[in-house]
Amino acid sequence: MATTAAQAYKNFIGGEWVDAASGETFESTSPANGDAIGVFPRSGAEDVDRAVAVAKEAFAEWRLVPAPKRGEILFRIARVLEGEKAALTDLMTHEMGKVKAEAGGDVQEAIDITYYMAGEGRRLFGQTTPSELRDKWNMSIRQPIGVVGAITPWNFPVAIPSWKLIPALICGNTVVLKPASDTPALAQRFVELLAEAGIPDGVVNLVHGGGGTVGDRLVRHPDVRVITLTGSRETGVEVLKAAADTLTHVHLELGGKNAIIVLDDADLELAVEGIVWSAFGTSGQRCTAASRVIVQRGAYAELQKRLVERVEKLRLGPGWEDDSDVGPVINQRSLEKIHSYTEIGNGEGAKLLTGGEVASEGDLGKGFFYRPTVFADVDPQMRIAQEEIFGPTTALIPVADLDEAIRVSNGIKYGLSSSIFTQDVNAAFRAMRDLEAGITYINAGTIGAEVHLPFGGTKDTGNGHREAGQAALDVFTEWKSIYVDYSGRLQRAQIDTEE
Ligand code: UN1
Repeated sequence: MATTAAQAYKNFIGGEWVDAASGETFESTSPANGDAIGVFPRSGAEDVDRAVAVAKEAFAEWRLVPAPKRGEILFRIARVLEGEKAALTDLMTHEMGKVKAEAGGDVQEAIDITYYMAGEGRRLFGQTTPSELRDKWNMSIRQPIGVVGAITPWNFPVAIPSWKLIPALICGNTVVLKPASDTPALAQRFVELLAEAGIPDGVVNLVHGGGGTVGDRLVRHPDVRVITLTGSRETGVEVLKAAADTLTHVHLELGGKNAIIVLDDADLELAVEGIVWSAFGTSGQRCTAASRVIVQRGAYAELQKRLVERVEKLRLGPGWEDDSDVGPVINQRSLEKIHSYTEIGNGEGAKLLTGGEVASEGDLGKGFFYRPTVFADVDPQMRIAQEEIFGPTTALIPVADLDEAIRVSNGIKYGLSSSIFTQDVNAAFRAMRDLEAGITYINAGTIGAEVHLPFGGTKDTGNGHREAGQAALDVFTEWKSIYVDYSGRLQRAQIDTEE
């Protein structure tokens, strides 16, 4: 197993690997079997303050490095990540638990965004536009904002830090990263590779520790100008409130309760594949996971039968074993929460078709494994159809037609991903228009976002921002409008417009 050397588990501040000021530590263990991954600094406000001070100082220089030059460093990062893909993938199967193919995909997503944003160094387009006055030049340019605080989750332990750091860096910002305390080794490895590829000291800083201490200080620090968070709705609301006093920009990417719609005319085999992948990939621990399947009544019985057959063939096991289809969930608390939703579903009168229990036979008992769970005859208002479970549980909801399907799909507080399986082009276009979500898939499940398109959601999934794609640039830059008057005389806008 490829982990970094034990002594390397430190904070990274101003180009130096350092312990928490308090000297306190916490441990990271594998969710698959409880093996120790390493010991990490349990940092506090003092550590954050040092990292922010260093990042603020580094900003003065980094913002002046020409964006194409920043891009060249990013191209190097992408190549370094490619070289380390196998090792990062292996570490991810151990520390986070996802299966090998998906762990490789997680790293690939980081490589992809890095190449994409590296190229952005030669674009970062602004606009030029005519002036209403003679002999006057108008343009707008993007400018970096300053120190960015990135608070990242454990479910995409390399991809999500990259979605936040890489665009922030190409735009000329400096960063303090607070990674999830369930996956600190992966964050550390990612930052080590950035440093190895030539990111200057102080431009990227890493502070390990808890949300209530490190995260909270980062959000409230007056010198942090942007907070970018992927996490739960509850955390998002807390962060927004905490950032209000300093008017810090906040980019939030929160929960989902995503649905796949299956119409009577759908290719059922394909729909079943899409459901299994979207509901049980990453053990359902994706914001984009399909935790609802809305099925038109003509296809309902057949779909149930085929889905259960397919789900019961899934093999649970540690991510590093080639034949594992579904890995563990992240920790004991999560396992308990997932199981509590099975009890809630049973109590609400939904029909449990398969799963619904902790899997503990053999070595599975050493980890946090939960059997892929499918509920049928779910009412759209039940809690299992409304609340984010973040585990391998999905709910089948029967409906009469497309209108009802869209109503049910939209009848939740979140709006991240959505999907429809149908052969009817008219139905597909109506779904594209009417599903209230940041992402809609046609004849594919709810997961599988690509890095050059905006990623994020409507309603309670966020606060109107998007990451990835060109949209990410809006999070990490501010527009400056520039007016150059070369007439040599006073020209008053809105007044001297007669000529
Ligand atoms: C997330 O779960 O927060 O589309 C990100 C997908 C992945 C990203 C998911 N590319 O599922």
